[in-house]
Amino acid sequence: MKTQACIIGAGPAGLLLGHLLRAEGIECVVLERKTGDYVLGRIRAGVLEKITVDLMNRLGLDGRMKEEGLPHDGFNLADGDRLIRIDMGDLVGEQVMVYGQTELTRDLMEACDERDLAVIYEAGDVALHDIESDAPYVTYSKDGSDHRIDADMIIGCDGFHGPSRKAIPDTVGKHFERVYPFGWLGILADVPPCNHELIYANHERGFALASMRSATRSRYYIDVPLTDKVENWSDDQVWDELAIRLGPEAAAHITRGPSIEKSIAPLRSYIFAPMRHGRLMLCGDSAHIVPPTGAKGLNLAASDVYYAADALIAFFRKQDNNAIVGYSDRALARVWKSERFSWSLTKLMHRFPEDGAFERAMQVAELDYIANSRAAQISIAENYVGLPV
Ligand code: FAS
Ligand code: PHB
Repeated sequence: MKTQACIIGAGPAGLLLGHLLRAEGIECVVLERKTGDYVLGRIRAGVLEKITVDLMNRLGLDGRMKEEGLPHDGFNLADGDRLIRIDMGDLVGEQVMVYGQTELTRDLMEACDERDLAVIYEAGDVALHDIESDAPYVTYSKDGSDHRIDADMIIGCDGFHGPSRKAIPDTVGKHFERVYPFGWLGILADVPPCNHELIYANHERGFALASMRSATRSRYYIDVPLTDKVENWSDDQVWDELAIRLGPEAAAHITRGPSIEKSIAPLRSYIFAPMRHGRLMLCGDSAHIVPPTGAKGLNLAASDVYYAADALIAFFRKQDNNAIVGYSDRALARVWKSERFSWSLTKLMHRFPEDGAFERAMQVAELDYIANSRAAQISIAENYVGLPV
């Protein structure tokens, strides 16, 4: 098979990019190793920045999001009993949209047929070849046969564990990483949220986050040691811990119920540069990972896709190779700033095992500064809603 763009990975990055290219009449094929149901079964992000909402609007695929999504003007930082509200609407005139990654991916997935975006699911053994030439190709296996796709460009949207980043020679790529000494145990339950806005809490027992998917479906997190296992936590134990860490006001409004999903995700900050080598471009988690504290992971994938689509449309429509060459620097400029914000909010809202009284005093001082400084709140607000693309 020959195509213009071969996209590896049918998560949000791969599907968003595929639709944007097809909308411009650019031929593309998406290769996904799992089934569509498996992809939808992964419970991940919940907060969308403007760039992500705007891309769904540009594609005309934001109908359900407009109906079911929850626009939020603010979120809260809890330090003990004190709740510090970051009023994004007032501070920077922007909102975020609370709409699950699962639902966004579903909207993109369900539009593939009508928009002639070819996605090959259960594509095994995907391998990239000749990315430094102007005739790269991808091989994969499916239903017992081996296949080859010749493409002008390959775009790796295959997440942290995919093959694309690893196709770039070690002599070219640089890795930057911090692994955190804790993970987040997340619980999803069909109960009303305890608050109409998100609450991030830094309690002496640890971090907690109260989030949601709708007025009837809640998403909560607590941080746990890396050695912990989800089977060590009954639903009741999670609800008890959340009630303590979120503080008495929130606890009084927590509705308990059976978990429909419960899992532990490790936390890391990771960047791979460059995000392009030869005819291979990387988007999303294939190139970078952020701790979910800043709600940036999915949204960085969206801004990467925005830049990548720009470059690919210029390349295929105007034979302009400069945009392809400039992609990595343009994407990384926003990635680094979002990595900084995610790292900074993680440092502020979590208790690190190696921290002592001084580090805790710095957290208290920083939260007190934020509580009393509009300038500090504006800085947090403009990062949380998403820096300009
Ligand atoms: P994805 O990982 O979503 O998609 C990559 C796709 O490539 C997958 O479908 C995978 O099956 C496929 N793939 C992998 N290897 C392949 C191969 N060899 N061949 C073909 N296909 C292959 N972000 C937030 O903003 N908030 C959160 O709360 C949050 N929670 C998270 C929890 C967890 C457990 C994880 C892992 C991530 C979380 N994230 C969160 C980040 C997450 O939302 C990602 O940023 C987002 O999924 C990025 O999208 P993609 O880059 O498309 O990568
Ligand atoms: C979520 O709802 O899953 C969520 C929200 C905000 C975050 C992380 C996760 O920072």
